[in-house]
Amino acid sequence: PSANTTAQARGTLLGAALGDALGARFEGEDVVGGPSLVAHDRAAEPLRYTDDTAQTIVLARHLVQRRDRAPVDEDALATDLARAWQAEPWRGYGAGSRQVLELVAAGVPWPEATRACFGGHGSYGNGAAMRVAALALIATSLTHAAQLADRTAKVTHAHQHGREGAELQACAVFLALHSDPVRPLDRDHYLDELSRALPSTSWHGRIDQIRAMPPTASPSYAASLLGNDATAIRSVPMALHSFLRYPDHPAEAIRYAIRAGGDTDTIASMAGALAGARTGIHGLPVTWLERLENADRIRALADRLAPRIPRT
Ligand code: 8NA
Ligand code: MG
Ligand code: MG
Ligand code: MG
Repeated sequence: PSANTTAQARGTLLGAALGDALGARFEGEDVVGGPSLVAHDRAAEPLRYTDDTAQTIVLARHLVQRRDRAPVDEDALATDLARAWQAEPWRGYGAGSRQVLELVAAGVPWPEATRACFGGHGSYGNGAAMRVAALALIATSLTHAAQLADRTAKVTHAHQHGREGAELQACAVFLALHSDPVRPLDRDHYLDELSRALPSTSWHGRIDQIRAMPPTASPSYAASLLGNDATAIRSVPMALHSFLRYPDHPAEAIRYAIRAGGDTDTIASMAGALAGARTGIHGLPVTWLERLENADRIRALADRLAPRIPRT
């Protein structure tokens, strides 16, 4: 791998982990004030990540372990996720994911377990979208990124919106990764490509809302339009907007996402993956990386996946 692909793989996974770990302390708060964020930003204590990163690691490791075989094995992935939950149930899993993984751990096949969730509708939470970053590293096209995302999403999220949120985030990371870092990101072209990648109309309205957002929109104003909760349709768009606001400054994209409140760890994690994919690890603050829990393990996984980033 070139120095650049290694830097970008690291930026993708560590950007996701940093957003999660920085946002975790504010999860569920309506408004996150600048001063409390600044204090947290500059503190010296370790940055501990949550379920978002725990599951991102599971997916990255799954891809590494499968090497030359088909990259995603749904049954094995469901088991891997269930084991990670069993090993660290205190990471802060969503209620639906917890229920599914508990059933899978007890031997229930995932197609049945996922349908048992939310009165048979399946989850439309953002839990499948928040963990997809590594898929963008090995995807060979936008369509491939969406396919891989759907295959990994459905083992916990049966609802169409939960799955499509994962597709959108994986496609968005893929495009960020393959964007030309020397030129300013073409926001309209980026959103056009995403619209084309997502056949379902329920997401097109969201993408149009991102496009129409005034360049100076405050985080709370953006959240009032795009949402900031733990559902996929009301969080992936906010993460995308945060990235498009600061495509070349992962720390600013992460701070903006956190200041929007609500599902701060998850939205900041998705924004961090997007911006980190574009800038590479050099865009991430060293002071944050030094505080991040298990940063070495995450970096090592990125280094295993970097050679698989296709040349475009
Ligand atoms: P999930 O499946 O529980 O979905 C997240 C939430 O979305 C649910 O708890 C429901 O409120 C809502 N939801 C999803 N599907 C439906 C449905 N069919 N009908 C009605 N409501 C629905 O779990 P997940 O893994 O998708 O969620 C990921 C989130 O959980 C992330 O934010 C992650 O950080 C973690 N988490 C979230 C919170 C929070 O909600 N503030 C707190 C701790 C942890
Ligand atoms: Mg979390
Ligand atoms: Mg589909
Ligand atoms: Mg969350």
